[in-house]
Amino acid sequence: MFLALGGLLFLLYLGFMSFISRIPPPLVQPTQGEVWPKPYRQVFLNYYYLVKPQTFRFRVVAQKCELLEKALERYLRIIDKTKISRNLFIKQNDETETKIFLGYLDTLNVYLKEACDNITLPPYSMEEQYILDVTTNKSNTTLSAASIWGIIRGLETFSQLLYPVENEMLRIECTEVIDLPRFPHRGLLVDTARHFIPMIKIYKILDAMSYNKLNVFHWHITDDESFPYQSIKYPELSKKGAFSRILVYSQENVRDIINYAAARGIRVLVEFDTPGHSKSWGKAIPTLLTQCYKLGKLSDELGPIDPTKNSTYTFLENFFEEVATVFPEDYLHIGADEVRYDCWKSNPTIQMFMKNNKLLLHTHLEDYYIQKLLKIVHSLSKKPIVWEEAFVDGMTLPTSTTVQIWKDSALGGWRSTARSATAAGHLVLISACWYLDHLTSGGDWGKFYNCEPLSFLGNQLQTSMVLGGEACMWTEVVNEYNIESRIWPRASATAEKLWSKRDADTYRKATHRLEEHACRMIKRGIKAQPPNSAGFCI
Ligand code: CP6
Repeated sequence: MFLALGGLLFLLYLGFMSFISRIPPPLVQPTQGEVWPKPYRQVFLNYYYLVKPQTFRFRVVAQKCELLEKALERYLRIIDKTKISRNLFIKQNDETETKIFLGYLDTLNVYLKEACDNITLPPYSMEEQYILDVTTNKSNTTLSAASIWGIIRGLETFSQLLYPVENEMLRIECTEVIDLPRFPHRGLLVDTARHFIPMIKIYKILDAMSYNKLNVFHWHITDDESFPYQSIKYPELSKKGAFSRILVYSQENVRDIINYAAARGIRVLVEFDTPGHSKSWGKAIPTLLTQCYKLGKLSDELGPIDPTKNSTYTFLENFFEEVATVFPEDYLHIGADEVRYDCWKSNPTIQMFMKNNKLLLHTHLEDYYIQKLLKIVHSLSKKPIVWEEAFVDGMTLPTSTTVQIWKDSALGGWRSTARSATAAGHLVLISACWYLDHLTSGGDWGKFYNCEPLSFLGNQLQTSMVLGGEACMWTEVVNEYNIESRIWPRASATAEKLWSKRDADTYRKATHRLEEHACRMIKRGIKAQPPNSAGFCI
């Protein structure tokens, strides 16, 4: 009896110790030819093919268009990069080989059902499901999808199934994949205002996003520190507000990014953050910002946008009218986070305005601003997204506004905000558990992976209002030299939480797949950091 109890306690102790220290295996063995993020359904068959990258080709059997041609070209190049050209000997373990060799696969049929000639940009409701059938009947090996976006996702999966073996050859297991995303909005925020991120790095980030089936590039393009967007109507904004004349995104650059992203099934969601986080706007247009007072005297400091002036709204109307045409995306992110009230409080003209308009609290003043801005956004036929403060701080937010949740500190954490925002009728985006600038020692992707976006208290209607989420790459401590390794492969953990079904895999099992995925990204030219504490790539 005592012995049994002692034994039980000992087992509990062991379990507890391995939980708190989470001792990793000394070397994480990578998987071979497994897919990240995990598909909705995948069945492996007991057969395999070899593929010679030099002679492999796609056969378009139904609709074709430029988007498709471009995608096929990209994936032929990626497949070619997958082979091992270095002189490394990989031993195929013949004794444990139980699968049957079916010969060489030289063609994948690509069956796109819907015409795509007139499609240039992925819409909010892009259809991403696909079926990939690598059958034992070679000539029936087919990728099929209704839409071009599904084909693009399926090509990514196909390329991941191919893994290198000897003699610059690839191997693929016969398998059936049925796949579709769990959430429609799977984003990555990149802040290009704290540090300027050059075009080539943004292209790299978009490449890697497509390797992870992420579909929204949230471009936090301006902030207090700089204004790198080169406006047509207000060129002085970047002339004075950018770090330098060359550290800007021209109209051509913006178009290139939108098209590059579109070719990979990625929407470009721009954020112009106001009324806070907008000091850089004041370099060109100082009258746009609030003049702060110190000890009752006018200081030379400028604060948030001045919500009391008519000229503010004339400017915003003109500026956002341009933004709405430059960025074709349905959604527009207007920020509204972290508005500091001290400057508003210090300014007597603002105090007077509040009194005259019966605005009792500074949140009411912010509310006044947000209402006017939302009206502008609606008049431009855009759907607004705001950071959670615009909801949490008691503004009268119309339910047509999507709320992005980023704080985990408030009482009850992000889950309580998700619960109340969805109860109030808002669509929401979750970002609170996916801060890429917050580092913890070692392979900390597990923290990202253990965040379940629907783990808040809410009924079915409420959970259906979660559009998805975003991993956030704020760049206060990141520049063009470390951004890639800071994002990848940690954002891959977020990508899988947003694409794959709930509890699609455990942390422990996903470890091996992520090890392979990180190596795969590295081979494709992405400077991913190691996901786990020991490992190697071939
Ligand atoms: N910049 C802007 C930031 C942050 C936000 N907005 C931010 C603040 C604190 C944390 C993470 C991000 N750097 N414009 C808030 C959305 Cl912990």
